[in-house]
Amino acid sequence: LCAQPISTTSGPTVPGLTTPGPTVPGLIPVPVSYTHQPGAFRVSASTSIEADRQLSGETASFLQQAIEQLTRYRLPIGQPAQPNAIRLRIDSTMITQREGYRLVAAPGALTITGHDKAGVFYGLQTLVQLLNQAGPSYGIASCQIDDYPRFSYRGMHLDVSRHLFPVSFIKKYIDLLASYKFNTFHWHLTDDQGWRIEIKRYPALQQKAAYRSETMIGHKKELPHRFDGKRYGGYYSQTEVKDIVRYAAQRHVTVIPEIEMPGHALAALSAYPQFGCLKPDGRPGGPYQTATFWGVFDDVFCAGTDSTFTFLENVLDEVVTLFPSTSIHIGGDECPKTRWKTCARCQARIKAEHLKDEDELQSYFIRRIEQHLNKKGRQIIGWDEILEGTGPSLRLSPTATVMSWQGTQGGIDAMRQKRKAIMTPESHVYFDYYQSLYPEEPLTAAGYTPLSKVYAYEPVPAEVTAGEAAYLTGVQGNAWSEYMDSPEKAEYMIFPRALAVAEIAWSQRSQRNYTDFLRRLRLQEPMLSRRKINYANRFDEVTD
Ligand code: TNX
Repeated sequence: LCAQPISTTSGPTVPGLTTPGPTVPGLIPVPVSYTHQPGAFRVSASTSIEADRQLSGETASFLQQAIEQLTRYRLPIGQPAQPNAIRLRIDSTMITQREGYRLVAAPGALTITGHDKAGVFYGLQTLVQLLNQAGPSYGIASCQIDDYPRFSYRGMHLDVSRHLFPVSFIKKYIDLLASYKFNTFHWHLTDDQGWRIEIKRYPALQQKAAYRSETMIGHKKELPHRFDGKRYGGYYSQTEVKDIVRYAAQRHVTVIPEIEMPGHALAALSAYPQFGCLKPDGRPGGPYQTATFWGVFDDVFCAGTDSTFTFLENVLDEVVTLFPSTSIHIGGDECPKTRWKTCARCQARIKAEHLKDEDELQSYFIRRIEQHLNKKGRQIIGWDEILEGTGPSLRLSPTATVMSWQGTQGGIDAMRQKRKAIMTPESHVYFDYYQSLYPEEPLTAAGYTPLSKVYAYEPVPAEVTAGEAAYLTGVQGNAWSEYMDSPEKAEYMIFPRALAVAEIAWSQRSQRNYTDFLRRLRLQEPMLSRRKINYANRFDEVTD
């Protein structure tokens, strides 16, 4: 089958594009290599799915359902040696890369061999993309595809605090992430504007922190229709959370929850004001109200009282029972030190712990929470501010992962400290920013990040050595929802830009080619439409 490649995507360019003949199909992310032969495999009513025992359950039925949705054929699973079969195999000797797979299509048989279950699953996703582009006879040109990811962490984020999204949308989002070979969903569950996860020990988080009153005067950029005087909010019950985590796991997506601290804590403080700082005159802080506009707020968790830590540790104890992820995201971003400077308890903590200043107090805060999670067998991920105030003693443990959002310096510093880093710079992968200059673009936060700019992002900074770059685990796109007040708006902002991130995260650097990406993106449109994604479809003509 490998004999005469007609086109291949390996090498610095995409030769299939510059030479006549068949080109690489419209796959996103582009695979490591694609070779084409004469002939075709056809899915018909008489096709069967044959699977290794360990794949005959969820993996095979996932494929069965995907094919049925598209073709209406319900293919039988498990009959051996049928004449026209899709075969699913695991062979970690033949396929050496984790999450890697080989797909071989030929008349009469289509075989997907994975290094592991995830590899087979990604082979299936490739097959589903091919079938979506195949036309009514469901023919797939004979070919061999060899494929594996560049990065082990391929993430997309969603902020459900600023606006809440229904469980059905979260699942649709996870489905889409899996389709494009993302393996992590970073779920931003708490912030100033709402606490969105049920914590049984603290019922006021559900009763109070999950809602905001819209009667306050808001920021002038706030979405006006939210000011209707009605309570806005809600939360995910633990049953719903477990259901989502299970749903994601079936699609090889790890859900990483984010519980924000010490900043972005107004919603929690509205329910439990005792965990805020003391006023300069020593009286309790507050009153606090769940935020009704966007920004960074001075009221944060008090770092001076042990009761704050007990509260957060109890919260995290429930969180770890719901999320099996190795890492828990504890936020750490944008924590003003205004209150800590005038709070007698915080100042006493600085003295008692021999800390230099409030930056070191933040570092103490993060480290204390980190130690608790480490005891539970978990590691932390934090925004790049978790590096602040760490000094030469590096107060964080070596297992902490830094998510670099304020540009890339945090990620570079982390790699140089031999810490894992995930690149998610605001400059390139923030999907709350404008994607075109069309005057009719709906209101967004700010910025201008067209698809071409996202696609051009290279996560390995030029200034790091190969040894340092080994600490870069991957890349993530972020969807802050201040200006995404519905699933439709979120889809519009996130797609197709997330597909550019998918390709950055999965495909080899040498294979990235924006013109070819746009060609393949056009071929993805029928699938996006079939799945009713409200994606922005003027991506290739960004003008002023
Ligand atoms: C900064 S990125 C934030 C978020 C906002 C976002 C808006 C980060 C760690 N913090 O709280 O939603 O900017 O772009």
